[in-house]
Amino acid sequence: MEQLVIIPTYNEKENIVSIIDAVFDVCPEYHLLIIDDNSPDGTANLVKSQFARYPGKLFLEQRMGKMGLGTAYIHGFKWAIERGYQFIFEMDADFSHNPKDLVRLYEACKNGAGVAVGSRYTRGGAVENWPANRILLSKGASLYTRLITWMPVMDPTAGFVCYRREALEAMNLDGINFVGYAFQIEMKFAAWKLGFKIKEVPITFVDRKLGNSKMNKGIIKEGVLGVLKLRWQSLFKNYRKKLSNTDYNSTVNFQQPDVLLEGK
Ligand SMILES: Nc1nc2c(ncn2[C@@H]2O[C@H](COP(=O)(O)OP(=O)(O)OP(=O)(O)O)[C@@H](O)[C@H]2O)c(=O)[nH]1
Ligand SMILES: [Mg+2]
Repeated sequence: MEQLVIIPTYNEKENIVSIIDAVFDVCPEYHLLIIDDNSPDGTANLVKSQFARYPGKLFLEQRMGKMGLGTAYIHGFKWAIERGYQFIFEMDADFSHNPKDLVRLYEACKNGAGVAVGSRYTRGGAVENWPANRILLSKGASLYTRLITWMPVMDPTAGFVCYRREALEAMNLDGINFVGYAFQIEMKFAAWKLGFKIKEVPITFVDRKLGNSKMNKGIIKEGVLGVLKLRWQSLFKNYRKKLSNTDYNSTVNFQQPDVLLEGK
């Protein structure tokens, strides 16, 4: 019980069974948690239909309604921390992220990164089948984020990520504000501010073939304003989780030298 892959879903009936199979095909020893927001297309029932095939390894959390990708992941991170997983992954259900890359992300974290990012825009990374306007938007968002925050990450909106438990544990997850692309930026920003090493692993991102996109104007607006807000808040906001007396007795170890950046 070391690695947990979290996949949030909203109306992914065309993809869900095959993505579950694909993850366990490549990584039979990993565990997989699906967080479904009461998808009207019955995605959750399809997940349940697979429980018998993957006993003790496939889990489902059902929420009342569509509450956004960011809060789904926060729910999943807390679930993972409570159960003691060491390496926690974010991944989409629509095959934009190739499950074969999970192992490379894991190795990057195992070798010292606090966060491993499946990166489209680092050397060796690529995007397949996206229309030009979508690539422009995504690259523009990356450049904009780097200019405003100075965070040294080429693909800050990436949603294919592996976190070491220590990174998530150190963060005040209730203080993460955003839900869309800005959520992805904020998580990396928080990890960076807390001094964790962020390693970009090149991946090829493929546009979804089945099902519908959940991308919308609200998500873009949140990104544009959100990055400015992040920069402003970083002047006084502390992303570190406050420890209560009981937490000192738990497994939190802020002195892990291999996941801290030198000098931070
Ligand atoms: N639980 C939950 N999952 C969501 C929500 N919004 C999106 N998702 C899931 O999050 C993942 C990423 O969403 P996508 O629609 O693929 O977003 P995208 O990759 O930016 O856009 P496209 O690839 O163009 O569809 C998918 O697995 C979605 O099903 C939500 O509100 N709640
Ligand atoms: Mg997608």
